[in-house]
Amino acid sequence: MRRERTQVAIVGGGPAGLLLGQLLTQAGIDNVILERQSKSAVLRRIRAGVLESHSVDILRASGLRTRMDDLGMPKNGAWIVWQNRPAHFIDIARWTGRQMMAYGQTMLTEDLYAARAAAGSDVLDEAEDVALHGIDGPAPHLTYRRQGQDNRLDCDFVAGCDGFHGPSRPAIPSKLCRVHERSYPFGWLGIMVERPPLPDITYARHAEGFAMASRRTPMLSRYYVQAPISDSPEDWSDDRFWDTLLRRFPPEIAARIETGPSIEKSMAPLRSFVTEPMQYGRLYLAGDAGHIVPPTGAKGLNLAISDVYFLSRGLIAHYAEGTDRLLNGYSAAALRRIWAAQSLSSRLTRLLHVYPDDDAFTSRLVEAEYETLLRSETAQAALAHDYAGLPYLG
Ligand code: FAS
Ligand code: PHB
Repeated sequence: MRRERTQVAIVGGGPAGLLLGQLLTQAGIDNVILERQSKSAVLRRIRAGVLESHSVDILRASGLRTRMDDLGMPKNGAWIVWQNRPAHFIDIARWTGRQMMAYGQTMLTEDLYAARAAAGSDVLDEAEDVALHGIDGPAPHLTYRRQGQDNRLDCDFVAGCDGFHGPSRPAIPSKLCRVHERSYPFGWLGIMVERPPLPDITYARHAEGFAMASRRTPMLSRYYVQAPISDSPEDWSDDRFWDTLLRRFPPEIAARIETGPSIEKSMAPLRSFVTEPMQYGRLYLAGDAGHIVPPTGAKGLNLAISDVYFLSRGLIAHYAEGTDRLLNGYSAAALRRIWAAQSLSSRLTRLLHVYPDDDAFTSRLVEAEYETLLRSETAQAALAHDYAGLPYLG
Protein backbone atom coordinates (compact mmCIF):
# COMPACT_ATOMS: atom_id res chain seq x y z
CA MET A 1 0.00 0.00 0.00
CA ARG A 2 1.70 3.20 -1.18
CA ARG A 3 1.00 6.00 1.33
CA GLU A 4 0.84 9.74 0.57
CA ARG A 5 -0.46 12.86 2.26
CA THR A 6 -2.22 16.02 1.12
CA GLN A 7 -4.25 18.77 2.76
CA VAL A 8 -7.51 18.35 0.79
CA ALA A 9 -8.44 15.12 -1.00
CA ILE A 10 -10.99 15.71 -3.78
CA VAL A 11 -13.07 12.79 -5.03
CA GLY A 12 -14.23 13.44 -8.60
CA GLY A 13 -12.65 15.27 -11.53
CA GLY A 14 -15.75 16.91 -12.99
CA PRO A 15 -16.39 20.67 -12.89
CA ALA A 16 -16.83 20.79 -9.09
CA GLY A 17 -13.66 18.85 -8.27
CA LEU A 18 -11.57 20.57 -10.91
CA LEU A 19 -12.66 24.09 -9.95
CA LEU A 20 -12.13 23.37 -6.25
CA GLY A 21 -8.64 22.11 -7.09
CA GLN A 22 -8.00 25.30 -9.07
CA LEU A 23 -9.11 27.61 -6.25
CA LEU A 24 -7.15 25.68 -3.58
CA THR A 25 -3.99 25.51 -5.69
CA GLN A 26 -4.24 29.25 -6.30
CA ALA A 27 -4.43 29.72 -2.50
CA GLY A 28 -1.39 27.51 -1.95
CA ILE A 29 -3.38 24.64 -0.43
CA ASP A 30 -2.14 21.21 -1.42
CA ASN A 31 -4.83 19.01 -2.97
CA VAL A 32 -5.20 15.75 -4.92
CA ILE A 33 -8.06 14.94 -7.31
CA LEU A 34 -9.02 11.29 -7.72
CA GLU A 35 -11.16 10.63 -10.82
CA ARG A 36 -12.62 7.21 -11.66
CA GLN A 37 -12.85 7.73 -15.44
CA SER A 38 -10.07 8.45 -17.89
CA LYS A 39 -9.46 12.10 -18.74
CA SER A 40 -10.67 11.44 -22.31
CA ALA A 41 -13.93 9.93 -21.01
CA VAL A 42 -14.58 12.97 -18.80
CA LEU A 43 -13.86 15.33 -21.71
CA ARG A 44 -16.24 13.42 -24.00
CA ARG A 45 -19.22 14.27 -21.80
CA ILE A 46 -21.69 16.80 -23.22
CA ARG A 47 -23.78 18.50 -20.55
CA ALA A 48 -24.53 22.06 -19.52
CA GLY A 49 -24.33 25.08 -21.74
CA VAL A 50 -25.14 28.20 -19.69
CA LEU A 51 -23.16 30.06 -17.03
CA GLU A 52 -24.80 32.54 -14.66
CA SER A 53 -23.01 35.89 -14.36
CA HIS A 54 -22.10 34.88 -10.78
CA SER A 55 -20.32 31.80 -12.17
CA VAL A 56 -18.53 33.93 -14.76
CA ASP A 57 -17.34 36.25 -11.97
CA ILE A 58 -15.98 33.30 -9.96
CA LEU A 59 -14.18 31.84 -12.97
CA ARG A 60 -12.61 35.19 -13.79
CA ALA A 61 -11.59 35.77 -10.17
CA SER A 62 -10.12 32.28 -9.98
CA GLY A 63 -7.32 33.30 -12.29
CA LEU A 64 -8.40 30.42 -14.52
CA ARG A 65 -7.43 30.99 -18.11
CA THR A 66 -10.55 29.92 -20.02
CA ARG A 67 -11.63 30.42 -23.62
CA MET A 68 -14.91 31.76 -22.22
CA ASP A 69 -14.28 35.32 -23.39
CA ASP A 70 -13.20 34.10 -26.83
CA LEU A 71 -15.67 31.27 -27.50
CA GLY A 72 -18.45 32.07 -25.04
CA MET A 73 -21.39 34.26 -26.00
CA PRO A 74 -22.88 36.78 -23.50
CA LYS A 75 -26.68 36.62 -23.57
CA ASN A 76 -29.35 39.00 -22.21
CA GLY A 77 -31.78 36.21 -21.46
CA ALA A 78 -33.76 33.36 -23.00
CA TRP A 79 -37.01 32.99 -24.95
CA ILE A 80 -40.15 31.06 -24.06
CA VAL A 81 -42.28 30.33 -27.13
CA TRP A 82 -45.73 28.93 -26.49
CA GLN A 83 -47.99 27.25 -29.04
CA ASN A 84 -50.47 29.83 -30.36
CA ARG A 85 -49.50 32.42 -27.70
CA PRO A 86 -47.13 35.44 -27.80
CA ALA A 87 -43.50 34.69 -26.99
CA HIS A 88 -41.88 35.90 -23.76
CA PHE A 89 -38.23 36.94 -23.37
CA ILE A 90 -36.80 36.23 -19.89
CA ASP A 91 -34.93 39.53 -19.90
CA ILE A 92 -32.28 39.19 -17.19
CA ALA A 93 -30.33 42.15 -18.56
CA ARG A 94 -33.34 44.48 -18.15
CA TRP A 95 -34.41 43.25 -14.71
CA THR A 96 -31.08 42.35 -13.07
CA GLY A 97 -28.52 44.37 -15.00
CA ARG A 98 -26.59 41.13 -15.58
CA GLN A 99 -26.04 38.83 -18.53
CA MET A 100 -25.52 35.06 -18.74
CA MET A 101 -22.82 33.33 -20.78
CA ALA A 102 -23.46 30.60 -23.32
CA TYR A 103 -20.35 28.45 -22.78
CA GLY A 104 -20.40 24.66 -22.79
CA GLN A 105 -19.46 22.59 -19.75
CA THR A 106 -17.22 20.46 -21.95
CA MET A 107 -15.10 23.49 -22.87
CA LEU A 108 -14.96 24.62 -19.25
CA THR A 109 -13.84 21.14 -18.17
CA GLU A 110 -11.11 21.22 -20.83
CA ASP A 111 -9.97 24.62 -19.53
CA LEU A 112 -9.86 23.28 -15.97
CA TYR A 113 -7.84 20.21 -16.93
CA ALA A 114 -5.40 22.40 -18.87
CA ALA A 115 -5.02 24.79 -15.91
CA ARG A 116 -4.30 21.91 -13.54
CA ALA A 117 -1.70 20.45 -15.88
CA ALA A 118 -0.13 23.90 -16.30
CA ALA A 119 0.11 24.16 -12.51
CA GLY A 120 2.06 20.90 -12.56
CA SER A 121 -0.51 18.80 -10.69
CA ASP A 122 -2.48 16.40 -12.86
CA VAL A 123 -5.76 14.73 -12.00
CA LEU A 124 -5.17 11.14 -10.82
CA ASP A 125 -7.57 9.60 -13.34
CA GLU A 126 -8.64 5.97 -13.63
CA ALA A 127 -8.55 5.74 -9.82
CA GLU A 128 -10.59 2.68 -8.87
CA ASP A 129 -12.49 1.72 -5.71
CA VAL A 130 -12.05 5.08 -3.98
CA ALA A 131 -13.18 4.63 -0.38
CA LEU A 132 -13.46 7.19 2.42
CA HIS A 133 -12.22 6.43 5.93
CA GLY A 134 -12.20 8.27 9.27
CA ILE A 135 -14.24 11.23 7.95
CA ASP A 136 -15.85 11.64 11.41
CA GLY A 137 -12.46 12.13 13.06
CA PRO A 138 -9.51 14.56 12.77
CA ALA A 139 -7.45 12.42 10.36
CA PRO A 140 -9.48 11.13 7.42
CA HIS A 141 -7.94 9.18 4.59
CA LEU A 142 -8.86 7.67 1.25
CA THR A 143 -7.88 4.34 -0.21
CA TYR A 144 -7.92 3.62 -3.93
CA ARG A 145 -6.34 1.45 -6.58
CA ARG A 146 -4.56 2.91 -9.61
CA GLN A 147 -2.30 1.37 -12.25
CA GLY A 148 -2.33 -1.89 -10.33
CA GLN A 149 -1.16 -0.25 -7.09
CA ASP A 150 -3.12 0.02 -3.84
CA ASN A 151 -2.82 3.50 -2.33
CA ARG A 152 -3.66 5.36 0.83
CA LEU A 153 -4.05 9.15 0.83
CA ASP A 154 -4.00 10.84 4.23
CA CYS A 155 -5.55 14.29 4.36
CA ASP A 156 -7.12 16.97 6.56
CA PHE A 157 -10.37 17.23 4.60
CA VAL A 158 -12.29 15.28 1.93
CA ALA A 159 -14.29 17.10 -0.76
CA GLY A 160 -16.95 14.82 -2.22
CA CYS A 161 -17.24 16.09 -5.81
CA ASP A 162 -18.09 12.69 -7.26
CA GLY A 163 -21.52 13.37 -8.68
CA PHE A 164 -24.83 11.64 -8.00
CA HIS A 165 -23.46 8.10 -8.13
CA GLY A 166 -20.18 8.57 -6.26
CA PRO A 167 -19.15 7.12 -2.87
CA SER A 168 -19.05 10.38 -0.89
CA ARG A 169 -22.72 11.04 -0.14
CA PRO A 170 -23.31 7.43 1.01
CA ALA A 171 -20.36 7.87 3.43
CA ILE A 172 -22.58 10.12 5.55
CA PRO A 173 -24.63 7.98 7.98
CA SER A 174 -28.17 7.86 6.58
CA LYS A 175 -29.66 8.60 10.01
CA LEU A 176 -27.91 11.98 9.89
CA CYS A 177 -29.16 12.85 6.38
CA ARG A 178 -32.45 14.27 5.17
CA VAL A 179 -32.99 13.42 1.51
CA HIS A 180 -35.52 15.38 -0.56
CA GLU A 181 -36.25 13.83 -3.94
CA ARG A 182 -38.66 14.10 -6.83
CA SER A 183 -38.40 12.24 -10.14
CA TYR A 184 -40.17 13.25 -13.35
CA PRO A 185 -42.10 10.98 -15.74
CA PHE A 186 -40.03 12.15 -18.71
CA GLY A 187 -36.47 12.97 -19.75
CA TRP A 188 -34.67 15.22 -22.21
CA LEU A 189 -33.43 13.62 -25.37
CA GLY A 190 -30.57 15.84 -26.53
CA ILE A 191 -28.55 16.05 -29.73
CA MET A 192 -25.56 18.04 -30.88
CA VAL A 193 -25.48 19.13 -34.53
CA GLU A 194 -22.90 21.05 -36.56
CA ARG A 195 -25.25 23.75 -37.76
CA PRO A 196 -25.63 27.45 -36.86
CA PRO A 197 -27.78 27.82 -33.71
CA LEU A 198 -30.73 30.10 -33.09
CA PRO A 199 -29.52 33.44 -31.70
CA ASP A 200 -30.86 32.80 -28.19
CA ILE A 201 -31.72 29.89 -25.93
CA THR A 202 -35.36 29.14 -26.76
CA TYR A 203 -37.69 27.00 -24.66
CA ALA A 204 -40.76 25.76 -26.55
CA ARG A 205 -44.03 24.65 -24.93
CA HIS A 206 -46.44 22.67 -27.14
CA ALA A 207 -49.52 20.61 -26.33
CA GLU A 208 -47.44 17.56 -27.27
CA GLY A 209 -44.47 18.45 -25.06
CA PHE A 210 -41.34 20.50 -24.47
CA ALA A 211 -38.48 21.29 -26.84
CA MET A 212 -35.45 23.54 -26.53
CA ALA A 213 -32.79 25.13 -28.71
CA SER A 214 -29.38 26.14 -27.42
CA ARG A 215 -25.83 26.65 -28.68
CA ARG A 216 -22.20 25.82 -28.07
CA THR A 217 -20.41 27.78 -30.81
CA PRO A 218 -21.51 29.71 -33.96
CA MET A 219 -21.39 26.38 -35.78
CA LEU A 220 -22.51 23.96 -33.06
CA SER A 221 -26.11 23.71 -31.84
CA ARG A 222 -27.69 21.78 -28.96
CA TYR A 223 -31.33 20.71 -29.12
CA TYR A 224 -33.59 18.79 -26.74
CA VAL A 225 -37.07 17.29 -26.84
CA GLN A 226 -39.12 15.98 -23.94
CA ALA A 227 -39.31 12.20 -24.30
CA PRO A 228 -40.79 9.33 -22.26
CA ILE A 229 -38.39 8.28 -19.49
CA SER A 230 -38.53 4.73 -20.90
CA ASP A 231 -37.01 5.85 -24.21
CA SER A 232 -33.36 5.50 -25.12
CA PRO A 233 -31.37 7.41 -27.77
CA GLU A 234 -31.65 4.35 -30.03
CA ASP A 235 -35.43 4.83 -30.13
CA TRP A 236 -34.93 8.21 -31.79
CA SER A 237 -33.69 8.43 -35.36
CA ASP A 238 -32.52 11.87 -36.47
CA ASP A 239 -35.63 12.14 -38.65
CA ARG A 240 -37.92 11.38 -35.71
CA PHE A 241 -36.03 13.87 -33.55
CA TRP A 242 -36.22 16.72 -36.08
CA ASP A 243 -39.87 16.05 -36.95
CA THR A 244 -40.76 16.20 -33.25
CA LEU A 245 -38.66 19.25 -32.48
CA LEU A 246 -39.87 21.28 -35.48
CA ARG A 247 -43.49 20.41 -34.65
CA ARG A 248 -43.11 21.77 -31.11
CA PHE A 249 -41.73 25.15 -32.18
CA PRO A 250 -43.96 27.86 -33.69
CA PRO A 251 -43.70 27.67 -37.50
CA GLU A 252 -41.87 31.00 -37.87
CA ILE A 253 -39.12 29.77 -35.54
CA ALA A 254 -39.05 26.18 -36.83
CA ALA A 255 -38.37 27.67 -40.29
CA ARG A 256 -35.13 29.17 -38.91
CA ILE A 257 -33.78 25.96 -37.39
CA GLU A 258 -31.05 24.37 -39.51
CA THR A 259 -31.30 20.59 -39.16
CA GLY A 260 -28.58 18.07 -39.95
CA PRO A 261 -27.03 14.77 -38.83
CA SER A 262 -26.54 14.47 -35.06
CA ILE A 263 -22.94 14.06 -33.85
CA GLU A 264 -24.10 13.15 -30.35
CA LYS A 265 -27.39 11.90 -28.94
CA SER A 266 -28.17 11.22 -25.26
CA MET A 267 -31.06 10.88 -22.85
CA ALA A 268 -30.93 12.84 -19.58
CA PRO A 269 -33.43 11.81 -16.89
CA LEU A 270 -34.92 14.70 -14.91
CA ARG A 271 -34.60 14.60 -11.15
CA SER A 272 -34.85 17.00 -8.20
CA PHE A 273 -32.66 15.89 -5.31
CA VAL A 274 -31.12 17.51 -2.25
CA THR A 275 -29.30 15.89 0.64
CA GLU A 276 -29.05 17.85 3.91
CA PRO A 277 -26.66 18.61 5.44
CA MET A 278 -23.91 18.65 2.81
CA GLN A 279 -21.15 18.12 5.34
CA TYR A 280 -20.25 15.49 7.95
CA GLY A 281 -17.09 15.58 10.02
CA ARG A 282 -14.23 16.30 7.62
CA LEU A 283 -16.32 15.47 4.50
CA TYR A 284 -17.91 18.22 2.41
CA LEU A 285 -20.17 17.48 -0.57
CA ALA A 286 -20.16 19.81 -3.59
CA GLY A 287 -22.03 19.74 -6.89
CA ASP A 288 -24.12 16.81 -8.05
CA ALA A 289 -22.84 14.75 -5.10
CA GLY A 290 -25.17 16.84 -2.94
CA HIS A 291 -28.00 17.81 -5.27
CA ILE A 292 -29.55 17.39 -8.70
CA VAL A 293 -31.84 19.86 -10.47
CA PRO A 294 -33.84 19.30 -13.67
CA PRO A 295 -31.87 21.08 -16.45
CA THR A 296 -34.83 23.35 -17.30
CA GLY A 297 -33.37 26.24 -15.32
CA ALA A 298 -29.75 25.66 -16.45
CA LYS A 299 -28.68 25.50 -12.78
CA GLY A 300 -26.81 22.21 -12.28
CA LEU A 301 -23.38 23.37 -13.33
CA ASN A 302 -23.89 26.80 -11.76
CA LEU A 303 -24.73 25.25 -8.38
CA ALA A 304 -21.56 23.15 -8.58
CA ILE A 305 -19.64 26.41 -9.05
CA SER A 306 -21.35 28.17 -6.14
CA ASP A 307 -20.87 25.19 -3.82
CA VAL A 308 -17.17 25.22 -4.67
CA TYR A 309 -16.99 28.97 -4.06
CA PHE A 310 -18.41 28.58 -0.55
CA LEU A 311 -16.34 25.48 0.24
CA SER A 312 -13.09 27.02 -0.99
CA ARG A 313 -13.65 30.12 1.16
CA GLY A 314 -14.08 27.89 4.20
CA LEU A 315 -10.97 25.83 3.50
CA ILE A 316 -8.87 28.91 2.73
CA ALA A 317 -10.00 30.56 6.01
CA HIS A 318 -9.12 27.37 7.89
CA TYR A 319 -5.56 27.28 6.60
CA ALA A 320 -4.92 31.02 6.32
CA GLU A 321 -6.62 32.27 9.50
CA GLY A 322 -7.19 29.16 11.59
CA THR A 323 -10.93 29.89 11.73
CA ASP A 324 -13.68 27.38 10.87
CA ARG A 325 -16.75 29.64 10.95
CA LEU A 326 -17.12 29.49 7.14
CA LEU A 327 -16.46 25.74 7.04
CA ASN A 328 -19.01 25.13 9.77
CA GLY A 329 -21.53 27.27 7.85
CA TYR A 330 -20.76 25.76 4.43
CA SER A 331 -23.83 23.57 4.12
CA ALA A 332 -26.26 26.32 5.16
CA ALA A 333 -24.68 28.83 2.75
CA ALA A 334 -24.73 26.38 -0.16
CA LEU A 335 -28.27 25.14 0.54
CA ARG A 336 -29.71 28.69 0.40
CA ARG A 337 -28.76 28.93 -3.31
CA ILE A 338 -29.55 25.26 -3.94
CA TRP A 339 -33.14 25.55 -2.77
CA ALA A 340 -33.64 28.78 -4.73
CA ALA A 341 -32.42 26.95 -7.84
CA GLN A 342 -34.59 23.92 -7.02
CA SER A 343 -37.60 26.22 -6.79
CA LEU A 344 -36.91 27.93 -10.13
CA SER A 345 -36.11 24.65 -11.89
CA SER A 346 -39.24 22.92 -10.60
CA ARG A 347 -41.49 25.86 -11.54
CA LEU A 348 -40.05 26.12 -15.06
CA THR A 349 -40.23 22.35 -15.53
CA ARG A 350 -43.91 22.41 -14.51
CA LEU A 351 -44.63 25.37 -16.78
CA LEU A 352 -42.91 24.05 -19.89
CA HIS A 353 -43.59 20.31 -19.89
CA VAL A 354 -46.71 18.22 -20.48
CA TYR A 355 -47.09 15.63 -17.72
CA PRO A 356 -48.74 12.33 -18.63
CA ASP A 357 -51.33 12.73 -15.86
CA ASP A 358 -52.18 16.37 -16.62
CA ASP A 359 -55.96 16.77 -16.69
CA ALA A 360 -57.81 19.66 -18.38
CA PHE A 361 -57.90 21.67 -15.15
CA THR A 362 -54.13 21.41 -14.67
CA SER A 363 -53.51 22.35 -18.29
CA ARG A 364 -55.63 25.48 -17.89
CA LEU A 365 -53.80 26.38 -14.66
CA VAL A 366 -50.45 26.14 -16.45
CA GLU A 367 -51.73 28.29 -19.32
CA ALA A 368 -52.98 30.85 -16.78
CA GLU A 369 -49.48 30.90 -15.26
CA TYR A 370 -48.06 31.79 -18.66
CA GLU A 371 -50.76 34.43 -19.21
CA THR A 372 -49.72 36.05 -15.90
CA LEU A 373 -46.12 36.12 -17.12
CA LEU A 374 -47.21 37.83 -20.34
CA ARG A 375 -49.31 40.39 -18.47
CA SER A 376 -47.34 41.17 -15.31
CA GLU A 377 -44.02 42.99 -15.20
CA THR A 378 -43.76 41.89 -11.57
CA ALA A 379 -43.94 38.26 -12.64
CA GLN A 380 -41.47 38.93 -15.45
CA ALA A 381 -38.99 40.58 -13.09
CA ALA A 382 -39.32 37.76 -10.55
CA LEU A 383 -38.67 35.08 -13.18
CA ALA A 384 -35.70 37.01 -14.56
CA HIS A 385 -34.12 37.34 -11.10
CA ASP A 386 -34.68 33.64 -10.38
CA TYR A 387 -33.32 32.58 -13.78
CA ALA A 388 -30.24 34.79 -13.33
CA GLY A 389 -29.49 33.05 -10.00
CA LEU A 390 -29.26 34.28 -6.42
CA PRO A 391 -26.38 36.61 -5.58
CA TYR A 392 -23.75 34.70 -3.63
CA LEU A 393 -23.87 36.69 -0.43
CA GLY A 394 -26.38 38.72 1.47
P1 FAS B 1 -20.12 15.48 -12.35
O1 FAS B 1 -21.07 14.32 -12.33
O2 FAS B 1 -19.98 16.30 -13.58
O3 FAS B 1 -18.64 14.97 -11.97
C1 FAS B 1 -18.44 14.00 -10.97
C2 FAS B 1 -17.16 13.27 -11.31
O4 FAS B 1 -16.91 12.31 -10.28
C3 FAS B 1 -17.26 12.51 -12.63
O5 FAS B 1 -16.18 12.85 -13.47
C4 FAS B 1 -17.23 11.05 -12.20
O6 FAS B 1 -16.59 10.23 -13.13
C5 FAS B 1 -16.46 11.12 -10.89
N1 FAS B 1 -16.72 10.00 -10.01
C6 FAS B 1 -17.90 9.37 -9.79
N2 FAS B 1 -17.73 8.32 -8.96
C7 FAS B 1 -16.40 8.30 -8.63
C8 FAS B 1 -15.59 7.47 -7.82
N3 FAS B 1 -16.13 6.43 -7.20
N4 FAS B 1 -14.28 7.74 -7.70
C9 FAS B 1 -13.74 8.81 -8.35
N5 FAS B 1 -14.44 9.63 -9.16
C10 FAS B 1 -15.76 9.37 -9.29
N6 FAS B 1 -26.72 21.11 -16.01
C11 FAS B 1 -27.08 22.25 -16.61
O7 FAS B 1 -26.95 23.32 -16.00
N7 FAS B 1 -27.59 22.24 -17.90
C12 FAS B 1 -27.71 21.07 -18.63
O8 FAS B 1 -28.15 21.07 -19.77
C13 FAS B 1 -27.31 19.86 -18.04
N8 FAS B 1 -27.38 18.67 -18.75
C14 FAS B 1 -27.01 17.51 -18.13
C15 FAS B 1 -27.06 16.27 -18.81
C16 FAS B 1 -26.69 15.08 -18.17
C17 FAS B 1 -26.75 13.76 -18.91
C18 FAS B 1 -26.27 15.11 -16.82
C19 FAS B 1 -25.90 13.82 -16.09
C20 FAS B 1 -26.19 16.33 -16.14
C21 FAS B 1 -26.56 17.53 -16.80
N9 FAS B 1 -26.46 18.76 -16.14
C22 FAS B 1 -26.83 19.92 -16.73
C23 FAS B 1 -25.96 18.83 -14.82
C24 FAS B 1 -24.45 18.75 -14.91
O9 FAS B 1 -23.97 19.80 -15.72
C25 FAS B 1 -23.94 18.80 -13.50
O10 FAS B 1 -24.61 19.78 -12.72
C26 FAS B 1 -22.46 19.02 -13.41
O11 FAS B 1 -21.81 18.06 -14.21
C27 FAS B 1 -22.06 18.93 -11.94
O12 FAS B 1 -20.71 18.81 -11.87
P2 FAS B 1 -20.06 17.85 -10.74
O13 FAS B 1 -20.71 18.14 -9.45
O14 FAS B 1 -18.60 18.02 -10.90
O15 FAS B 1 -20.53 16.39 -11.10
C1 PHB C 1 -27.78 23.76 -22.85
O1 PHB C 1 -27.26 24.65 -23.55
O2 PHB C 1 -27.42 22.57 -22.88
C2 PHB C 1 -28.90 24.15 -21.91
C3 PHB C 1 -29.33 25.47 -21.87
C4 PHB C 1 -30.36 25.82 -21.00
C5 PHB C 1 -30.95 24.85 -20.21
C6 PHB C 1 -30.50 23.53 -20.25
C7 PHB C 1 -29.47 23.18 -21.12
O3 PHB C 1 -31.96 25.18 -19.37
